[in-house]
Amino acid sequence: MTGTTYSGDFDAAWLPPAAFRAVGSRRTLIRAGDGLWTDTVHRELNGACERFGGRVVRDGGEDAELVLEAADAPDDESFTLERRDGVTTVTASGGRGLLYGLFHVVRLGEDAFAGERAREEHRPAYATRMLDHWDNVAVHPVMGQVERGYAGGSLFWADGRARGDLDRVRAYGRLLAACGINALAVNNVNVHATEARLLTDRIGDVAAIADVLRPYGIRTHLSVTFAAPTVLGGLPTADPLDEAVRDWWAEATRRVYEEIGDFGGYVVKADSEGQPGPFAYGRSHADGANMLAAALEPYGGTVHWRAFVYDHHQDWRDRTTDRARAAYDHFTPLDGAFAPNAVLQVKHGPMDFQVREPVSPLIGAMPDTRLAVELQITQEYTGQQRHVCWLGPMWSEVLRFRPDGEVSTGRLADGLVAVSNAGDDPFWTGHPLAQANLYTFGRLAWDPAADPRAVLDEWIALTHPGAPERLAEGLHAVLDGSWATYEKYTAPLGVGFMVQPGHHYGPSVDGYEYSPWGTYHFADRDGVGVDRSTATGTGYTGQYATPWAEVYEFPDTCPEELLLFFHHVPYGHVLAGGKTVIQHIYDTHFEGVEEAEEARRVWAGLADLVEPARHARVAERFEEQLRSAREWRDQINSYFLRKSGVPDERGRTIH
Ligand code: GCV
Repeated sequence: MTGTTYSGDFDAAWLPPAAFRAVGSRRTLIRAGDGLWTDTVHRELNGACERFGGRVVRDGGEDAELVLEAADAPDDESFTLERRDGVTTVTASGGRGLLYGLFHVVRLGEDAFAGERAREEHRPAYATRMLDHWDNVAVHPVMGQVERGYAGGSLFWADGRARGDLDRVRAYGRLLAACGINALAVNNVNVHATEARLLTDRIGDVAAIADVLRPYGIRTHLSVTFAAPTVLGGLPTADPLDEAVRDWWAEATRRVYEEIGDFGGYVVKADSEGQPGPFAYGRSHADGANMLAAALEPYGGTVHWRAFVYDHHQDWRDRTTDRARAAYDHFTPLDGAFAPNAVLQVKHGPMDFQVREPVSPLIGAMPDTRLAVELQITQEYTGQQRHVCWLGPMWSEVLRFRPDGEVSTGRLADGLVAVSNAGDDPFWTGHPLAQANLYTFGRLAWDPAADPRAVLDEWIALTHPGAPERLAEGLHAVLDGSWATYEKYTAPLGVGFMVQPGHHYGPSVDGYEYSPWGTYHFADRDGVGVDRSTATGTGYTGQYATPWAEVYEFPDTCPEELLLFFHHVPYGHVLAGGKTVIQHIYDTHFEGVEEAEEARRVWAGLADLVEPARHARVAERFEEQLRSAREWRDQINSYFLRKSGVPDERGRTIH
């Protein structure tokens, strides 16, 4: 049995004490001045040494096997690692780099102390590696404590108040530092009345969280309502060009920084799904964002302004409006108009975190604007942490995409943000295997070129120190293909949104078909899919640059997995492998369920290697996953059989 990782009320996840065995049994010298992050490193090592018999000193230490040294550039996150003559050395410019260097050595375990190692340089690709929590302070009547939260309550808030349980927040910060996350927004982007006050009279609650996260290199951010000057300040307007409004924000922001000196900044969802915004005053989103940027600028803060702006009161009869076009249409005319400390936060796909979407054409179309790409770790549309669905391969594809079709080097955008999947569940994420998603996000944000399977190896080794090969193989068998499996038994070929309205769990093929949300599949008796071509459709393909505009324009060149996202095709349309679309739908839905059954079988066979509570939790979730997957298979297949009248060529039962 490995991975005995419970510590008190919550799981140790990827930082169980045993993960520190290698560093904790060494003689370590820290050669760095005093500082918050150096102190964190020292504390971590002290704890590990007490457990495993090593020693850590801050000077002397001639016989050290591990040397951690830092100069005085506290904000630099990079570090180097080398091993020569029996000494492993981490060198950083400052304490933050030292912290990441320590966790890197922890990840390497005994390998960090074996043989010689040439000097390696480690530097994060994305300077901002941020989590957004969609946590409400007060329980929302529809969305609950955490909007789209599948891991219990909030880590920060309960029933209208700060939880005060900062031990758990501290443990969370530590986990996040260990996978490289360095920023966090503590409340939902849908800012309701109670949450709005976090900006003003309840800022102390935010400051308390910031104090606990700071030692782990995490800056705290806050979601604010654009209407704050009216709802909190009593002003008659929130017009971003009104002097009194601008003064109000300047003063509110000054007070925030009085409480939180290193406050990261604001996150804003404006003119989106009912949230207030600058359109009400005839102003642009650049006007809105720049007003907040101006308030934050004197203190080095940033406004993350979300680009999730679309018409959610669409008439389904109106074939000219295409929700996928919305962000590009709204924002590209504003390129170059945003302040340097305003970051446009763009969902990775043009719709809304479906299991398969193309990369948003906005990314790459605003060269004079700072962009952050937003991913969704919380599994709103990918099984809600009842289904196992490891999203590493999806994110890796997104992060390797290049708008100009070139080979993927460097970064896709300026920052990376993701909606957290963690809550007060003892396993943090509801489904214990969903921890791998949180870990993978952090690591890919640091190094988007990393092979996601190698990241999974790290997660497995850290979470289950000393695990036999059979456990690692089993976890790979369960996780590696789980996104592809989920895709197979849910909405086919990129068409998306065949979910039950509102909560978005489980199948409902026509659930959004005649709705105002702009999410359609247009299935009829002849075919299915959305014509987004420039020649005959909504023109969405024209939002891409070459080569993607041409690639997506034609069914023959469009990547198969996105076929129905871009094209309406007959059921008899033949795919590259020779199958028709309708047969592909039937086959993938049968296969998806079989793959989920196989994953459940593999998991059952790991019972002797996994803690009973963890094993039981996953096993229980597999029962629900299987029930739900069969429901998906049967509803999707029956729907398309009935629409098309085309029988399954293999004669399987379709209801
Ligand atoms: C926070 C989707 C979700 C909403 C979420 C929204 C957003 O529409 O269903 O719950 O709201 O995205 O990203 O703002």
